[in-house]
Amino acid sequence: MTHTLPARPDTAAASVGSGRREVGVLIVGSGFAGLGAAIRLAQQGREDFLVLERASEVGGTWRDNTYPGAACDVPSHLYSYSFALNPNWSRSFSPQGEIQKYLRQTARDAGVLDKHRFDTEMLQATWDEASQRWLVDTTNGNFSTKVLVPAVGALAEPSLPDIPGADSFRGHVMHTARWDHSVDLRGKRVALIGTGASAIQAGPKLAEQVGHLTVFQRTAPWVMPRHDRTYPAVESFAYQHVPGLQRLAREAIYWGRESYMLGFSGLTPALLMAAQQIAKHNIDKAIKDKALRAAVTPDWRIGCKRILISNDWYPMLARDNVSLETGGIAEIRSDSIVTSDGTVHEVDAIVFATGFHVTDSPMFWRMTGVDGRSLGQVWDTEGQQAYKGAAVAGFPNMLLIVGPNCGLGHSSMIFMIESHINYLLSALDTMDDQGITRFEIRRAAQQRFNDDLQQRMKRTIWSTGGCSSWYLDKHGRNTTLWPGFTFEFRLATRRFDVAAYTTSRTSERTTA
Ligand code: N01
Repeated sequence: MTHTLPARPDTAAASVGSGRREVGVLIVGSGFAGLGAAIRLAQQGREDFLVLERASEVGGTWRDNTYPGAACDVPSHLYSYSFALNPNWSRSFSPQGEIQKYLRQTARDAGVLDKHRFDTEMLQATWDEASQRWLVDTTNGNFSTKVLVPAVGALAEPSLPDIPGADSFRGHVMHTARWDHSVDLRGKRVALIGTGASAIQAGPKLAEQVGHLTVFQRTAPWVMPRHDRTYPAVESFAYQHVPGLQRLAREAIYWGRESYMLGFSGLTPALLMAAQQIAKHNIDKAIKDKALRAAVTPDWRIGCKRILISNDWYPMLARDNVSLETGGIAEIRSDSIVTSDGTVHEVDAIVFATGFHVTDSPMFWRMTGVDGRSLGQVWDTEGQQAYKGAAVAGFPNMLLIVGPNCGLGHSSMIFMIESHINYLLSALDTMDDQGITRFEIRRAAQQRFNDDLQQRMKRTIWSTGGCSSWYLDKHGRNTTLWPGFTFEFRLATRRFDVAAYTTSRTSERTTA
């Protein structure tokens, strides 16, 4: 594995020691979010910022997820920065390597790599009221910053299920997000645990090389056809040379995707019913065995969990060297997985495609706010919430990029990320213009925002579709997804609404 999962450190306050490097804006993480923020700051002529990145290069989840078959399921013309379009995508849904190359190149072109501190993991960030700054301790030096921008991503910390006996397994164990390319799985008996977006990409590639693949499915997903294609040379040429063509293609994809929201939001349920018929046909077309067909047909409504896209998942399940287990895993032994009906499945390797710590990232426990509690503690007890997904009461001068309720089930996260970057830039301009040294979201504003959001959430397919998913936290609230159209989010974040915040200004007291 590339990174070990961080332990939850004590939240004891960091001390204001000498030797702290002072910086205006400290961004944590250099995935699409942190890197995008760095580029936009640089474009605005701001120089007083740094990006902390625990790995050795940019890329975030696209750097870390190198499992076979890893690719994007949002078309790349939309799944890229609006300020760095790439006319050279090789196909409509880009593979991981191409996206990672794009990120590397974009960082290089923007000249922001020397603003990065690589191999530098944030250990603790503590708000210091006296200096009105964040004190940030890392594995590679300590910092003090006026504004803290956690851009740590929801898909950063792999989640391994707590299965009895897992530690006793003697074969190879891998998580899709930490692929070990030195392990040769050819001819081996391999278990694939999980049937989410990562599993359905990795599974078909694994089935081509392993001796036998046993898929352990807890919940059957809905899988739609993947309308993927390589771009012919003439089309790529046109994107490179016809002014505005790529932007037009991007707009078309954007509005096509946005229309899905009519179904997800509950406004037009017929749209999802039609989609479910297509997904059902996808099963019937590939799987002739009635029992297998029944086993892979979900008993919840499409859209409730993320809709997956693949043309080879069902054909893979119909292969002779693949079997599907739906009995539930009771135990892992040194050389096998035992299902709850007592069947012992002997395997040489286990691939966990079991997702991420989305609502309980260990990073949240490393940020300590005004009352000495960490963000993890606050969210653990009160539920994860923020104002516009960015600001949290009790955590002054901190703006998250795509924090709670910013995820999407239908479109490109890069659009949400860029909306939050606009909000951050506007906040920094407002601080400069008005001499603001400290801002903190008013608790009432945060509450009102989240009450409205949760009210809206009630009508969505994620609440009514009859499934349980990682979209919901342990309190059963959907704290991950944005319940509306993405243009509504763009509008809500286009300007820093300073009136929603308490502020301190140079030589002034805090406004109530
Ligand atoms: O993870 P997941 P993922 N025993 O959490 C199962 C993004 N992504 O890595 O459904 C057995 O979706 C779990 O079962 P259940 C995308 O946002 C994007 O696949 O909870 N099974 C589920 O099947 C996506 O949503 C791209 O019952 C267990 C699976 O593991 C997000 O990443 C590509 C289990 C986890 O699915 C996460 O996707 C890939 C247990 N104890 C991923 N515990 C793009 O193309 C969990 N599971 C942009």
